[in-house]
Amino acid sequence: MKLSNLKYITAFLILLGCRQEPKRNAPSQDGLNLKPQTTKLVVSKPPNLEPPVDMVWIKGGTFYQGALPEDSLAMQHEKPRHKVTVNGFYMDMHEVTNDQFAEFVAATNYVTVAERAISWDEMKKQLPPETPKPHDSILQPGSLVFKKSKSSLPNLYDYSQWWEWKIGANWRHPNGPGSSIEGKGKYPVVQIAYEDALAYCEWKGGRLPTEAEWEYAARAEKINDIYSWPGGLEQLSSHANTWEGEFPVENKLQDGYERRAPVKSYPANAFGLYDMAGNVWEWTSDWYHVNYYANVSEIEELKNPSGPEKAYNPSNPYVQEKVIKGGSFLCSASYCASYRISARMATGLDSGAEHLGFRTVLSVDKIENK
Ligand SMILES: [Ca+2]
Ligand SMILES: [Ca+2]
Repeated sequence: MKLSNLKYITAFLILLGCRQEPKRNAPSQDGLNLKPQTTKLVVSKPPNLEPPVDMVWIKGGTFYQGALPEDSLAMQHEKPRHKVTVNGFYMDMHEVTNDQFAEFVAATNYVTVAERAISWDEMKKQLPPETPKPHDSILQPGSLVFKKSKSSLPNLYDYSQWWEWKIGANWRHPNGPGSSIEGKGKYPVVQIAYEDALAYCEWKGGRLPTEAEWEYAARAEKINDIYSWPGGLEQLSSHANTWEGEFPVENKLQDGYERRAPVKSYPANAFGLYDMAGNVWEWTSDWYHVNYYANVSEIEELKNPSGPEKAYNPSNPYVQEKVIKGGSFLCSASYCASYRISARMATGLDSGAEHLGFRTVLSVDKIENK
């Protein structure tokens, strides 16, 4: 298979990371889950309930989800801000680590999506109809690995310039064959597809956060802030693992890490959560719908929203996408700046990558029902 064809597959099948602004269609109610919720808000942790290990209580409350009007870097799909209330819940204080995921795999013999044989019949459903079948030598288990550029890239909209499909890349070998997680037990697990994250949640007894829960937790009552740490952009290097310098050419490493950092390497936010900005992107359970914010903004207050009922992204019509949050070690001021609280991206369900992980949450009723 020619390299250009491989790039084509990569670009269309596994669309992720910092990407261009999605096209925005006229607002539509189609696929939006706008059912009103009337149950009482859960604010405080029930008494006598011990926090699960490595989790913190996020008290319930009301906030404004979405970009601040003065955030010049905000994309259209982060707007407008809208009023949202969420119940209190427990949340992992850090991204799920290699050690934690290894414990799950040892207990269940779970095989991740990136480790499984590729089905062309399934793959072609997510590609434009005219896409030719790649040679079998390419259709092998693997995933996406970041590739630094030797020179400046004039067009940063073509993300296949810094993503490489690597056969053999998976959570045990995050950067492909030859790479290893040995000695990196406290690093966030990556190369995790959506169903891999769900399988871990089911084993653990939790679930993925909704997008609203994730953003509420990241914001930690900083109602009018663009960033989740104090001091704004000047303090970025001491509070988050991101890309410093010209992306994807030069990384100044002011935060100390070229790629992933061990969890809890930077200060927690006011709720006690680590790496809610940067390190690795995190899956949420919401479908990505390009018009979602525009539509729900007409509602006075959303209560425990779980996102639209189905995905919709005209820029990527063949792939079912979920929302990911928080940005990663690849987010730079010179590009997408997705370490902002309101930043959001869409990622296909079966797309693992070396900058994408997750954390779990737990509703109180789930604990009480155990
Ligand atoms: Ca870094
Ligand atoms: Ca993160």
